[in-house]
Amino acid sequence: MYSDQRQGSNQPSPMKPMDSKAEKELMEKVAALQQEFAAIDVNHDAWISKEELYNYLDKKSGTRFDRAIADEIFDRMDKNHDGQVTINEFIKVYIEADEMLRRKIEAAKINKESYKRQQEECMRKAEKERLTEKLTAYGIAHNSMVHVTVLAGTDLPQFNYGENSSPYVEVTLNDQERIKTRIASGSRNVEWDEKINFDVVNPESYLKFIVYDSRLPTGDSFLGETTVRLSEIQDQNQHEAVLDLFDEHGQRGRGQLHLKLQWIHSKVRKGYY
Ligand SMILES: [Ca+2]
Ligand SMILES: [Ca+2]
Repeated sequence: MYSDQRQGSNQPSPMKPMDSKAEKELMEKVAALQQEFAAIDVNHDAWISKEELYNYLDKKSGTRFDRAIADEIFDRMDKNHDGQVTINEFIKVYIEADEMLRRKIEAAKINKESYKRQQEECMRKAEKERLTEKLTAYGIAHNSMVHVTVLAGTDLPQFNYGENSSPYVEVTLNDQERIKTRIASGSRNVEWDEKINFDVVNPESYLKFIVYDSRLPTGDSFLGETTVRLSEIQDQNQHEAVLDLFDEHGQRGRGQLHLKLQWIHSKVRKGYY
């Protein structure tokens, strides 16, 4: 439709629409500025004096306009500092201000664009990780791992009266994999501060902590135990816990175990439910 019209016309090819639009806007702005200049230049000598600017700003603001700010405006307009503002100076300062504003808007747009690009890049990466993260049959990441720090034991039972105990903790995953801490030495309160990791395939897994005393000549003696289900720490945050230790009959009173626990089961999700 548009090209047909152009073919049928004998007019010279028009200027690019953007140029003509920008030029038109500029002409309109200059005309508006000329009008404004005339409104300030009340004695019509083609110069704006400081007094004329004061009067104009007072009238516009409806109060006595701040003279310091008015002087600043005047100095900015009076490019050659001869104490008068010509129409050219007046237009120039507005165009400069306009240009500065335009540049500021452009810079803000560029910042916004680059921020948007960064965000898109992050989302692409996250999406790629989500798509490529290999999951177990139970829907958690293949490289899922639980990090345990066995910190300390407090109020542990003491069966070999008069002697220090030599407790250690046996940590098992699902009663299968078994890792022991070093043997600590102390009485009722001991520190291990030992890190242990297990690969986890099934989110229904559980960790069992059994504390033994290795000092007794009759063999290692059971002091107490406690269990943690991984579903309790599925939020992937690090948990610091003080857990009661239980005897063979599930009764409390065997002291406490201090632990740090963190189960990472997905790089791209928080919680798996
Ligand atoms: Ca004047
Ligand atoms: Ca001047």
